[in-house]
Amino acid sequence: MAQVGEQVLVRLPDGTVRAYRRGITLAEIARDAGAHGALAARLDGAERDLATPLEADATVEWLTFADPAGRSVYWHSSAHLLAQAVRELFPQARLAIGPPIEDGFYYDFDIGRPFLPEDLQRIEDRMRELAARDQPIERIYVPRDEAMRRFEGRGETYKAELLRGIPDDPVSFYRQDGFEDMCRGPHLPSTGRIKAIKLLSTSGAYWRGDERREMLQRIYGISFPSQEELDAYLARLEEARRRDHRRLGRELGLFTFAPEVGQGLPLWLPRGATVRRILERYIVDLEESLGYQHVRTPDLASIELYKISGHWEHYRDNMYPPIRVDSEELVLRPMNCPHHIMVYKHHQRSYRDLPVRIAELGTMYRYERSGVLSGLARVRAMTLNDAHIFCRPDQLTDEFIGVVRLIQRAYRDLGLRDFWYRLSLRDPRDRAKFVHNDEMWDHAEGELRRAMQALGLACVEARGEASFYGPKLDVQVPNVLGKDETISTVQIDFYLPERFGLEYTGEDSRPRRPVMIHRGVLSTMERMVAFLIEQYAGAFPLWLAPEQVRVLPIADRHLSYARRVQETLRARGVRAEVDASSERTGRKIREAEVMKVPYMLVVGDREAAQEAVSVRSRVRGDEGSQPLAAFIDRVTEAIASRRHDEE
Ligand code: TSB
Ligand code: ZN
Repeated sequence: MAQVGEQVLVRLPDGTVRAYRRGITLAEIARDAGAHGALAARLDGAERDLATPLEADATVEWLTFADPAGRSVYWHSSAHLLAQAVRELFPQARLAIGPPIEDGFYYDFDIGRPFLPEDLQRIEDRMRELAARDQPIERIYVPRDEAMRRFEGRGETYKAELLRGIPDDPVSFYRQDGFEDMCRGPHLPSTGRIKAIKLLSTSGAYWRGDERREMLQRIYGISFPSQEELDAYLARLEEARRRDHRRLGRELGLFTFAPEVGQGLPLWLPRGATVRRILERYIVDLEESLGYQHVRTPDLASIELYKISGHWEHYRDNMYPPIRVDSEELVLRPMNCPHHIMVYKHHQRSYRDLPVRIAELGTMYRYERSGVLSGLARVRAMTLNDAHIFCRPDQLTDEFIGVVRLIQRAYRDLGLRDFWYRLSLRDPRDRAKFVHNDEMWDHAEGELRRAMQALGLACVEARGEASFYGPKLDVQVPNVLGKDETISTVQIDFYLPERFGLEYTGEDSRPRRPVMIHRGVLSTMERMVAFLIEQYAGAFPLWLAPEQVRVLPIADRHLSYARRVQETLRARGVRAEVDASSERTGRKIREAEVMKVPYMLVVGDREAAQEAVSVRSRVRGDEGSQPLAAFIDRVTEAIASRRHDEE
């Protein structure tokens, strides 16, 4: 764009180009362009305050609360407001850092004691007062040694340390209402933009995340442009708490963790192990009916195996260090593929044998940073419903489609309806993460797109999300917080067959190279169970419920009949328990409800005499007395059909 005299030409987000006088601010342009929601802007790609004057032609994009970058600015300014309020109420507090996070913001303070709930309330009130004063937020520049003098003079040791770590001179600060904080911004134009504020929690946090350094006090908060948005967010948060699989896992006795065992290493309790076993049986049976061959291979392997596969080069950050025994170096496997490849290589394969589908409930170990561990959803020891399909190039599309159909079938049976497809491609610039061979990637990505077209499924492309060895289709499922997680994955791989020199004998008796598909349908048992707990808020569908029926004898004299009912149910494959406690019936019913047992059978004199049961369903309530045999027929039929409407 050419410059015309004292004018600058500005390309706006709608593609139009307007001329303005040189020196006009972004705020004025926003007003002129009717961009009322603008909180900050991107000027030729760089984020800037709205107060920034324009000295040259530029392309402008607005950052609003609707986009993640805009929200970051909003929450960053909210963090400053929090620091200002704390500084006013606790003048002795020393400030550390206060960034925006994915949902809201936090700020770390050194005040020598934890914040109390009443402190939080006062701070929040003060933030609201400060926001109501609607003070401008201005960027100022301070010479470096002047800034250092100020920090040291006020005992702001953390800020001084931060400053020592950056080369800037002068240093950028943001000032509002007399409060200043060293910061590169950008920020909102004024504090009044922050309309609805909630401080959510406090916790201890080590300075710089280093446990040898000072323990600081962190305050988490969230803010929105309107009270309605804040209320909706808090309601969502409450619902997420209600469904949180970590809390339900504890209350329903499904799984636990112990510091003596280690972080991210789950202990499946009997009820959780039951849910897992039902899922495992379900998927193994289904896979066998579709021509998968299940194998068992060890959780360890020689590091040489992972050097051949490329994991050691590209995936080492997620692997545990080698264990030396005798003359071998062993690693805990982070993936099962190399073992399955060795199974493929066990004997010569011919074109007629393909596709070979090798499956395993394969246990694997990944080093995940402690900060990202989350209940069962992200762990360090996990069992994947894994398979590797070895096929001829001409079979690739059909095999891929077969896997997607299997995923769809499993989701139907599990009642998962809310999911979307993500095409995870490589980022060609990231040479460390992805093996380099442009031709191979283009080919694999092309095959993947073709298969998706053949299926007629819509998908979203994501650069940089591929595996190091190839592109993949990921099935993304939103969790209770609305963030999505990968459950199923189907990956096309031309790389590992090459690395391992895989072959089959072609029709012409010449050696040919197979293609590999890596696929997980139910994901890891850990992640799937975490997900199902949240999806059903702990009330598993009948076929998955760890305890399907609980028999409640009214008095001790009905115990022997209750036991007989239990045995009859168990003999028919129904998971039944008896509440043999001396509690009153009402109490027993409530306890069964808390444990979300689908059916309660109350038995007293009449039931014992008539070989009957009084049925209470988890959702429909009292259903009256029925012959035991009729109830068993009904419940076994509902279990076998995996119906979700059995209730
Ligand atoms: C599908 N080699 C392939 C396999 O053949 C593989 O391992 N792919 S993966 O790396 O994408 O992992 C498969 C699935 O495991 C992921 O899609 C995800 O659902 C699940 N998963 C990955 N990491 C974790 C973790 N830390 N905790 C729980 N589940 C995980
Ligand atoms: Zn694999």
